[in-house]
Amino acid sequence: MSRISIEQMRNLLKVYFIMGSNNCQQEPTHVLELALKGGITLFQFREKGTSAYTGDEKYQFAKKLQTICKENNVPFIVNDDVELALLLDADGVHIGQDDESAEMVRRKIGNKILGVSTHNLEEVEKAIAEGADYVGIGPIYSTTTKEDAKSAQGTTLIAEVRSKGIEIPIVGIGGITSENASPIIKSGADGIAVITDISLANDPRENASKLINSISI
Ligand code: 3NM
Repeated sequence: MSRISIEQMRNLLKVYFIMGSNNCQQEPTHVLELALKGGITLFQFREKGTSAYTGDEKYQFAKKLQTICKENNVPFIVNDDVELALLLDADGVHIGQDDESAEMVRRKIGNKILGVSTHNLEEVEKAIAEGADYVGIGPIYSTTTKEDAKSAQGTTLIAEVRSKGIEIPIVGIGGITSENASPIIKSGADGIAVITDISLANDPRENASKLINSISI
């Protein structure tokens, strides 16, 4: 299997749902099933925070969510935990700036999908040089979901990256809902990544489907 193409990556990033057990009030497997019915295009398992599962419980939980993704033909990405991604034979890994370098992770995961969170042009260029298939840019709007999130930066960096002719697939993240998603796509992103707008929705299926509609511009 070769590296994912830019076109395939762009399509997967459209509505990228990220979730761990801490992000849900309803049963997480149910939330994910509804999000998939609503049309999410990619899923990231992000099990973080004080009461997060660890060890075998984390593995079993991830496996359950991965099985649901497989049944729906939606790729399953693991946040940070490269060993878990390899153990599960996940479709990819997403890392931040504080994690192992993208170069090192690329060597470990071969041609699996590699995503990197970035917050300025230098980080975007470094991620590309080290083998990222896509970059996350955020926080676009203010968010309380990520404890150490930086302050909201709007769509400026996305526009800057595109103005330089850089073609890496981009997903915007941070405080995104169907009400505020469209400027992100207009500025040059390929998709939007959300946690709470789906994970805490009364109806995750409806919110996922509204997000899809909001980026069809
Ligand atoms: N990363 P919500 S913001 C996981 O800026 C994450 O890199 C961010 O959650 C970044 O959709 C963020 O609930 C949290 O705002 C996104």
